Amino acid sequence: MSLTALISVSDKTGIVEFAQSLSQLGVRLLSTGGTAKLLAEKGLAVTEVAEVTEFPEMLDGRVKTLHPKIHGGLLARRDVPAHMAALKEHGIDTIDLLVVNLYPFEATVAKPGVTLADAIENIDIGGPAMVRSAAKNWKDVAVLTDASQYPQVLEQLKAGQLSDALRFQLSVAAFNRIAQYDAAISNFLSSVQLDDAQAGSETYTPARGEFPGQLNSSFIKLQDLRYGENPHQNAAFYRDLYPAPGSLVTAEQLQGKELSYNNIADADAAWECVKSFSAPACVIIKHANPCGVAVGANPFEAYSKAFQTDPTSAFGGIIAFNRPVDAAAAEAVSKQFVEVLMAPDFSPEALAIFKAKANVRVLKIALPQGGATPWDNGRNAQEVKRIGSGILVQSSDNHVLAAADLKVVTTKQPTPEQIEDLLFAWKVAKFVKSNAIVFCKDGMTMGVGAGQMSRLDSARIASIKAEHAKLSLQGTAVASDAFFPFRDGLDVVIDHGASCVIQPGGSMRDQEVIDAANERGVVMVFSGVRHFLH
Ligand code: 93A
Repeated sequence: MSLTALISVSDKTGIVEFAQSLSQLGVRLLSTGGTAKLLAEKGLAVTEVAEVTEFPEMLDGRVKTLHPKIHGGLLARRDVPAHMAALKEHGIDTIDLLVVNLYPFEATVAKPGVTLADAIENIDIGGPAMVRSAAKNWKDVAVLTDASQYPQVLEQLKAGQLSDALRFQLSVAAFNRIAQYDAAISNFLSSVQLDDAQAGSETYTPARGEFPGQLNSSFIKLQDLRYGENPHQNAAFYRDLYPAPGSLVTAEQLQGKELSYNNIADADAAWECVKSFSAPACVIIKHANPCGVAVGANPFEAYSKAFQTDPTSAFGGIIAFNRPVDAAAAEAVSKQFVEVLMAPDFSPEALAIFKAKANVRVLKIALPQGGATPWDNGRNAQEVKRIGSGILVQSSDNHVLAAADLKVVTTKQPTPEQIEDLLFAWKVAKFVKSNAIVFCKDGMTMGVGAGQMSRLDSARIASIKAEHAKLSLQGTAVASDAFFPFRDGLDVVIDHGASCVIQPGGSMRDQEVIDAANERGVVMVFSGVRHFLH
């Protein structure tokens, strides 16, 4: 039986080659105006949709394919005799393959100064209607909504026919695409503040803030979880429709028990933190806070240093590396009770060591490529937090501090080693819940005070932790995620041995705090940036 394909694409990438291959397989081609023109120019035999519907494309192309001759051909169930009889009665041919990509709405509204009229004209109506018809009738129709799907479809067609599995997969992808498209339209229009005076103007440029822009609201359920944060709560794990490469949801679990809700939350915190280091690093997380972070010559050294910070808390921790784990690191880690272990890779020897600990969840995650955008770094552009009947949305805290950004505010200047320790401490503090006070030295955390309601208490707790771990805080660098409102917190860290401090600055009492640093002979630098984390 010969097949019919309807091709209607805005993004014409790869379409000529794909249509040529279909044609060689004996598939009959139907197409809309612009696409038909291109295919005909390339010498392909193509029938215009207008010929099939016996209606011209009209209203500036707003009505091209919205016709029973098209939708009947897409929606008729081949296994229902009454459907096939109806097609025959009305002279409608079946359509077996639908190839559509939509008017570029997302790209249009991403342009600065886009007019409302432009945005509206780029809302595709007929395309999504056909995609939905075909996707609903997935048993009989294959729907392609992305050029990346062309090769697989061709491969199966060449081998004989498309599998049910592929048609279903294409249908799901099609509905996902439509959901995402509609979300983009709804987000954009919701952000438009139309003032009456301009409403009729063709060139009305919506007054929009740059933010929140597009909120990614399409998620795919990965799995139900046994329970949530506590056993009486239900939970599930979803991922973005298009996850950033190098993000936690792209992880492959190599062994171990099923991940729990808290495992996933902590693993994310560990992965985000360890990714931010370029030197070999190890991060140990407990209840979303780092209890040990270190860099070293290799994963073994980084782990050994990180573990020393707080061996008590590291028990049952979530451990992340930014380098492949070798036998030495695996041997060391396997001496402690670990819930989740993650790294870009594991040597066969390391995997053999973990095999003996069947419960340990081992995750392999490719590191992101690195680049200019959060996406390149496997990060979200936006963070979302649920509140009572609403959400809070903010751009992610992707700020990276460079040595050149530091402002020395004390008479005493930092040594190069101190600058290195201060930048390390600052990097860690960003991943510690507020109020955060982090003592560091020689590329390792020496005491972490997290999640206290007073900065003073965080400072005290950080030093108590160091005492428990039998670490000397003499000559350490301290990072404070927000400014010191009074000199008392600073005095505590200096009392315990800090020789240099990094903090954002910006307090009404900055001068009091700077005077205290000068009086006690320590170095203080301002970062100019705050890293609250709640
Ligand atoms: O303006 S529409 O919403 N009305 C339609 O009936 C229709 N049918 C297909 N847009 C419609 N399309 C879209 O046209 C497709 O989704 C595709 O993006 C585009 C292809 O047009 P052309 O082949 O003329 O370049």
